[in-house]
Amino acid sequence: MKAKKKNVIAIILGGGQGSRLYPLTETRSKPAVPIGGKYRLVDIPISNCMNSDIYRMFVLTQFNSASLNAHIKNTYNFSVFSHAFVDILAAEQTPDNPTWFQGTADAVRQCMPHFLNHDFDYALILSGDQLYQMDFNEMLEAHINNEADISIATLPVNAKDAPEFGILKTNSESFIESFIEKPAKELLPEWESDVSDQMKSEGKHYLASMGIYIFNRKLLIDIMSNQETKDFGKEIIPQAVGHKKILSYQYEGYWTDIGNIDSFFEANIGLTEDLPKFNLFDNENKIYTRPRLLPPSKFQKTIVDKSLISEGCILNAKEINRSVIGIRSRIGDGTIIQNSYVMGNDLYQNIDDMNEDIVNKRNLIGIGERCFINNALVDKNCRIGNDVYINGGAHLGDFSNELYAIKDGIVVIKKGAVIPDNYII
Ligand code: ADQ
Ligand code: ADP
Repeated sequence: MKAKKKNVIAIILGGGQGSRLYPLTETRSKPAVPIGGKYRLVDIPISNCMNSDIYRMFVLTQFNSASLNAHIKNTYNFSVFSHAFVDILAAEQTPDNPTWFQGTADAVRQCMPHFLNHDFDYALILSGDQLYQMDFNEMLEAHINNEADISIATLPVNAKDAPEFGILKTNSESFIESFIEKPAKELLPEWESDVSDQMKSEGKHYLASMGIYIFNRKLLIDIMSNQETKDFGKEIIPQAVGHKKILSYQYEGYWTDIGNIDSFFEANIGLTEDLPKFNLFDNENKIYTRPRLLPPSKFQKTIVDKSLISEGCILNAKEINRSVIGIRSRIGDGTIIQNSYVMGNDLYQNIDDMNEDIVNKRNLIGIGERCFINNALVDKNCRIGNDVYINGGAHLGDFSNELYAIKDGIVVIKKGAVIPDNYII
């Protein structure tokens, strides 16, 4: 039996405080963080839903940033003749609920009245900070065919990664018999699973939860009536094991968590590989985002290698290597950008604005002349002067000031930062 499309709602967990992605989340909510030069994090789960014919989506977020609202409103405005929507639900303070979301399950609980206004049989719960392409219909079919109460998408991981995830063991019919959230390294020997030969050869002996769940409607309502449970991984799933039929839906495609600066950086730079694991160039599985009607990018003398250049850029740089260059970027003469993600700009400056900045000795929006930028994330709307030298790498310790932060050797230039001429990082 195929799941009736209209009976699924998707609940996208858009992020808690977003502290692991700081400073990208200093002024915006996590789902609004720009990725891949022209997308935002929230476009990934939304596109996966749309490519799976799931068109009723809620995005749960701790704070409701202007850029997230504008992005959703300007991108996902479906026909009035469809039942499709993307609703943003920010933590609300009400007389009954004086606090922000206390965890993933608490976020879902606080939004239950909104979900229950809709007719649905299954709730698909997704994380907002993962990069993958998955057909949720196959998971729904497995859920229905196996008469499961809950299904969890799982994937084999190695011993190094296992302590970061919920790890589980199944019976021969793929039902979950035991689950532990983020096990300590010493406990791992008890948690090995009988994975495929291919996965064994890659050293991936542990089955991890991808944080993607399907719940039957009635069970979700029952579970959410318990006010004590705040988190899916820490409480709801471990407590349901042994009482409910929880199916492990095993996935072996590309999937990565992009919840911290290091993994976010790698996911972006990974897009520049010859055959990226995450495929943006796919006729069937499109990644949707806001159509901005920008002009084509213009180059002058630039040598570009292994890079993604978004629309609307004005590039006079000397070299761009292994980098992702975001919309409306402006990069000056003689500048070298390598191993970096430059997010781009929200606006162009016109000639009058530029002349005014020049008269006032203020850097123009974009990156100036003769700069060297390596291993860096440059957030939007920065004004980087001339002869600036930014060389990220393992030699740099963690650091933060009002202009930039360093995390895992990656230099993150904060949104709108003004970096003076000759600055060295
Ligand atoms: P984590 O990713 O560590 O583990 P968590 O921090 O709870 O779990 O985040 C899950 C998702 O929910 C993320 O997208 C996060 O941004 C979002 N989120 C967190 N708190 C939120 C809140 N208060 N409101 C809205 N959204 C919120 C989980 C599971 C593990 C599993 C991994 C897979 O607990 O078992 O292995 O996901 O990545
Ligand atoms: P993106 O192209 O990254 O989706 P937007 O076009 O939504 O970004 O713009 C991002 C921010 O820039 C928004 O806060 C928006 O209000 C602001 N912005 C966009 N265009 C203008 C403009 N012409 N004047 C002032 N602010 C603008």
